[in-house]
Amino acid sequence: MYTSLLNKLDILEPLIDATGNPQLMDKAKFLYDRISNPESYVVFLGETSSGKSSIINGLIGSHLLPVKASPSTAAISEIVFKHHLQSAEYYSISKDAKMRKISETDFRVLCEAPVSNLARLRAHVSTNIQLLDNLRVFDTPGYGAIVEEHEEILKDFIPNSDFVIYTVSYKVGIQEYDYSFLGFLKELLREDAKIVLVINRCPIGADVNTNPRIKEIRSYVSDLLNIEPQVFCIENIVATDETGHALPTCDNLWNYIGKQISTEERRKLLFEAFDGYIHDLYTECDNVIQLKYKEALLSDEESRRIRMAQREFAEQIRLASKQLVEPTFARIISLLPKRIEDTENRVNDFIIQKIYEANRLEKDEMVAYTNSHLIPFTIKKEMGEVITFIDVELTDLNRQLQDYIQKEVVRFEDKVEVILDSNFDKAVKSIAQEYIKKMMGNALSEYFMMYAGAAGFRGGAANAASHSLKVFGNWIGKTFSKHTHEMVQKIGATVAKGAGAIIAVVAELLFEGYDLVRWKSKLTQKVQDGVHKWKEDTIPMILKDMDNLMETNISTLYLIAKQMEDNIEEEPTANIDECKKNIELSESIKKQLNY
Ligand SMILES: Nc1nc2c(ncn2[C@@H]2O[C@H](COP(=O)(O)OP(=O)(O)O)[C@@H](O)[C@H]2O)c(=O)[nH]1
Ligand SMILES: [Mg+2]
Repeated sequence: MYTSLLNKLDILEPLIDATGNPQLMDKAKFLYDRISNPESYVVFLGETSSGKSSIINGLIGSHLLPVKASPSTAAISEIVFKHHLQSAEYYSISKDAKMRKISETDFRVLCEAPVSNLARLRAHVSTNIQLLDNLRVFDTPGYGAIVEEHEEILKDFIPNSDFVIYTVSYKVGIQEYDYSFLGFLKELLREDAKIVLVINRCPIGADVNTNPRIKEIRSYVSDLLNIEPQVFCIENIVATDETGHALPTCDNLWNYIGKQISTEERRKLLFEAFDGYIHDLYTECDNVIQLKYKEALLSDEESRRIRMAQREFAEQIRLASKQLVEPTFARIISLLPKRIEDTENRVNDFIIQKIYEANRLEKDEMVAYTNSHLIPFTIKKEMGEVITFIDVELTDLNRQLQDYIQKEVVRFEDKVEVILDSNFDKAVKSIAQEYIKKMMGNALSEYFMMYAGAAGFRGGAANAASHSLKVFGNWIGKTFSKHTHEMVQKIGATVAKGAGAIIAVVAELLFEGYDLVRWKSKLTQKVQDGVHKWKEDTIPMILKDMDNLMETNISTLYLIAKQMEDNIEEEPTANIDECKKNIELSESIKKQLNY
């Protein structure tokens, strides 16, 4: 499909070999595989029992995924559809990213009872629909389990998916959790991703455009998402085999997905992204080769002193965690509980006032209105301030980190300048920049392997970076703000989920019975109980999120430091002639690739 890109990689191959750098070789192989098998991600979301697993089983054509797994323990499973695969293959992927081939029986057992270090399960199954070749479908547990136990769905899968299929059961309709989930789903998604609404178990012959129930679900979803999603209805078929579970078919849905993933527009997008990555790869190889040449020109004493400067650079970078990261998080963490407590009061005041303003006779309407609107709306609004506080503090920290690192880069460059004999010409003196570029290329490679495995393509970073050292600072800033952004969104999810807990408390009222005289005070009491419980549950969750983000920031700093020190381990190549030959090779490949 992308033959011209594979040709480019072939042209690049001798240069990659010449670098002798295993990381670049891995990257090239990874890229080759990705280009030969471009994949699309589809993530199924929706409340437990809305039929996600059943619908995927319907496409597989067998009862592979369990349809009654208890939602909080179930594993995430990933089904990769291959056009006319000989026989299905099963894998387990552990939390340290090791993939292991397993038997079908083990797959089924692990689906229902995952072991603790299991990250997810993967099955490669055959499809006879060619357009679905390499489609990767993720089955997920219910919303509650996602927020509590499967952070990777929020952080990695949703942001990288091409399609989200949101399933709702016709009979059950939109529930509190759907409300919370849909409320922030759009923020997590990439701009070009599509949301598809699937209404499962519809009455036979129900019309998508006229059936009132379907219209209701549809308008609810479009209100919450602010978009008109594509809607598909699946008829409620009866189970005919001994398992007692139906295998719903949904040709319309899969045809739609198949067509969408093979549009010309999407093909172009992928092509450009892959092309950008290949350009990056060339640039990284060239950096390594230029650096080797310059190192070969150094005297032993000069290279010893440069190594020392590199070590000092790495040490300074690590110090930033003690000097900047830890104090900032300590401050946020000490202020947060009080701020969330203030929120509790404001939420109560607002809702109680609304309850007292209501007409005495509107008790049932008011309970429903409190649940469907007042609680989620008020929590979101009032917590908005807390989230903004976190966001502002962290954005400030990111800026400080960026400045700090940029200063260290400049200091390192100055040191190298002093070390080098004044006989060296300017080109050779740029060796400090070469070190930084190579270090950055390595760090970016790691990110590439982590995130480009998904469909979220954004090529060209390393390539742009090689032109100016300033970009290095920008890249650091971007990396930190990406983590911050993800965490702030995750907190949004935590807060929204908490709102579901209050709703549950208020809903108890419906079963307890309440009279016309005292309903306002009873409802008020329930709201207060619910909001209090929400606060008690939410504070530790947000503090844990903060802890995680601090760890991520520190490990990013350590990654940068380590990349700088890794350069030290390599002995400079003594053979200047070979280095020169490699530079010529790089020049000629650059011409061939038109860079
Ligand atoms: N009869 C019938 N049952 C269905 C259909 N879709 C789902 N179910 C049943 O609904 C229950 C929950 O389905 P499941 O796929 O586990 O939902 P999930 O929790 O969203 O993955 C199971 O008992 C299924 O057999 C359908 O189209 N027809
Ligand atoms: Mg399921």
